[in-house]
Amino acid sequence: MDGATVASLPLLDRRQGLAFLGGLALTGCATAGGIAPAGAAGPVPAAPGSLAATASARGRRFGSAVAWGRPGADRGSFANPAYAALLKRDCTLLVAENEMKWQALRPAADRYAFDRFDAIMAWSDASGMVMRGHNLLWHQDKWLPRWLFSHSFGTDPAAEGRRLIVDHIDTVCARYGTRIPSYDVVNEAVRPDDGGLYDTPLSRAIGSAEATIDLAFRTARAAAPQAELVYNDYMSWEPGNGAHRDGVLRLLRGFRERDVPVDALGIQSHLVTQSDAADGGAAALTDDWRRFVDAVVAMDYRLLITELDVRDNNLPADPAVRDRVVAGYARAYLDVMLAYPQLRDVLAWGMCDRYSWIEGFEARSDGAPRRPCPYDAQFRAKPLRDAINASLEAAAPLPA
Ligand code: 9MR
Repeated sequence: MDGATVASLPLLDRRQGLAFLGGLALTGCATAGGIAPAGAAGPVPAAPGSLAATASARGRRFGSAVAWGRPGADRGSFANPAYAALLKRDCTLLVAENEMKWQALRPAADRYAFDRFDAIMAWSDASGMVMRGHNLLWHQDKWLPRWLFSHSFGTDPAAEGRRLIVDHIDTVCARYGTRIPSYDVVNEAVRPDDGGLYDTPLSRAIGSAEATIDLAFRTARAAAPQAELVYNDYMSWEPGNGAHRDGVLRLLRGFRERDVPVDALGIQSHLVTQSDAADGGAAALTDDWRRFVDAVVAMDYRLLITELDVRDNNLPADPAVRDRVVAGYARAYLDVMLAYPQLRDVLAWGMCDRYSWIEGFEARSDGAPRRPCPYDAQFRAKPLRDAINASLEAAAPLPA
């Protein structure tokens, strides 16, 4: 890690500064159940000049994913001072990248392992940040713990399936109480190829994917009545996502018909540039995308951008070109999204290229390292950060 870069980060006294008044807006978070308190240490105002301060001046919030790590380990963790400095510099909202998932919390059917998430939560509280919960049920075989596939569901599999879900959600929500004012209750339940719902060992036991997903939301509303309940998915505005978007709309419509308590759609926003035009090809995507988002808000859902990052596809290796186009593409996207008064929160899926999941998921064929985040691998701000800031600055203020 580059000590000079860290040293160059502004020293921020996060309890002072011009953003203080704007930051007071963070004291509470309007949810279905009213006003939810922020971190136990009390909310800290957005640092002057930060993305969070720009957001806060418009009644919005900015944050990022954070991981667990051993102290000083070279990870996108709160325990890595270089990464923690980026979080403190720009964020008032956090989400654990992996540590609240069943794979992390549930080593066995009858055991929970909270230590890593607890450590993230404690840091978030001590830093005065607001934590989002991700997630209470990732409704896909691939992302559930292996023990579930050999679990004995007994003579009444539906009851055992329901018991496992209710126990999980009750346990997590009771542990964190009002410290978590917003949950991705169900993550990625819709199959992108045909828009149908996945099945998992839990939904096979219960007998219906729909009933399983509904149960998760109903349980979460009872267990965390103050919390905003979010359905989170990655249907995006790029071509090829039509069936996925239609499936998500069907699911959201069904929630309303069945009176399932869902407050918002989490639009992950793992974006992919389309061309080397200044806007990355965004203009051609806008109309279809607006139709989708219009349909979501017409059903009275709020919106969140939960996992923003940008894959620099269809671009030459030159980092300057890629950074410029990525910034133009993100700016166009955020301008469309921030025009919706239903959108308050924007979270990046990591602040720093060095720790992004993208490299492992889809490396560039030319071998050039990916540059998906607001800061580069040496912790230097990139044009993407400026683009996010400019878009937040241009956004209409939300009523308090
Ligand atoms: O970034 C996360 C990566 O480290 C994990 O290996 C992976 C599986 O748990 O999940 C990644 O985060 C995903 C998020 O939880 C849901 N939306 C897509 C994200 C990127 O894959």
